[in-house]
Amino acid sequence: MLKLYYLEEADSICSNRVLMTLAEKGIDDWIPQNLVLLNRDQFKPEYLKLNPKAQVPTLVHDGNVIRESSIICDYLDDLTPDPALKPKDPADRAYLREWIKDSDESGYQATASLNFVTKFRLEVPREQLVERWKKVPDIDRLHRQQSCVFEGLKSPYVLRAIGAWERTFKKMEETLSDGRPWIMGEQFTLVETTSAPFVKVLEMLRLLDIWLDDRPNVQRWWESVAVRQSYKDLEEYPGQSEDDDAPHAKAGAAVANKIGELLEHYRTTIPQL
Ligand SMILES: N[C@@H](CCC(=O)N[C@@H](CS)C(=O)NCC(=O)O)C(=O)O
Repeated sequence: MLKLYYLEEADSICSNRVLMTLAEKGIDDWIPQNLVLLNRDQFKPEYLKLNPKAQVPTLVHDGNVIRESSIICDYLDDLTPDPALKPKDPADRAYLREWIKDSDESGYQATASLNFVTKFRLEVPREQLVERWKKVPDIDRLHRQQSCVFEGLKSPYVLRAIGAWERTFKKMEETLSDGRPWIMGEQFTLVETTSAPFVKVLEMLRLLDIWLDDRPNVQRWWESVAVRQSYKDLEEYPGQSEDDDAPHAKAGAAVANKIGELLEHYRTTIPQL
């Protein structure tokens, strides 16, 4: 029996990695356990027993507790053979893991920082954030979130986030320049299911074009990801793509020009190898 503790929110980047992987694998016999972060469900003692970091998602499979979204996705891929979301060749598997490691390390931080400096800073009542911060056990996370909310676009985390996405999209553009449909080649893999939910947040903020304007191969890749049922099934605000007053769209629009300027600053001041 599979039980998934997750967030059912349009920008729940780590939960969406798992939901997209489950859908791609065609696994639908799992039990949903929905948590709400702003209600501080992640700090309840029974959840902390499963995930002492107070983070979501967590998968429980036949009594085994699996944490960390990319590890959960990998685990799910191993449960059923078809469709395989990892290549067979060991070297290709190593390249796949390099992409996912990079996404775990820098993609996660970058997306979370941009989400905090926009939606959380501009749309979520400050008292709610302050209450939540009283319990966050991870000092890196606490400092990042507070810096983005209190310092806004001057937070050093914002330039790091802009640079992280610049580096990632540059690498993607080069990889896809031989015409391959997916990052690993002909096979749709965990690289897509673990990166798409992060890119989705940039799209919801309407900031994605800032990086993709001159990157036709990443644009083509993104269009192919976004029409997949596994992506379309992810939670959305009603009318998100058309409604300029949707929370992310509104918050992203308020900073789009400045983010563009910061990207130019990054490109001209940090060596581009
Ligand atoms: N490295 C973890 C990160 C999980 C994570 O940070 N999840 C966020 C939601 S996207 C969370 O639980 N945040 C708790 C909080 O901010 O209090 C993973 O990939 O599963």
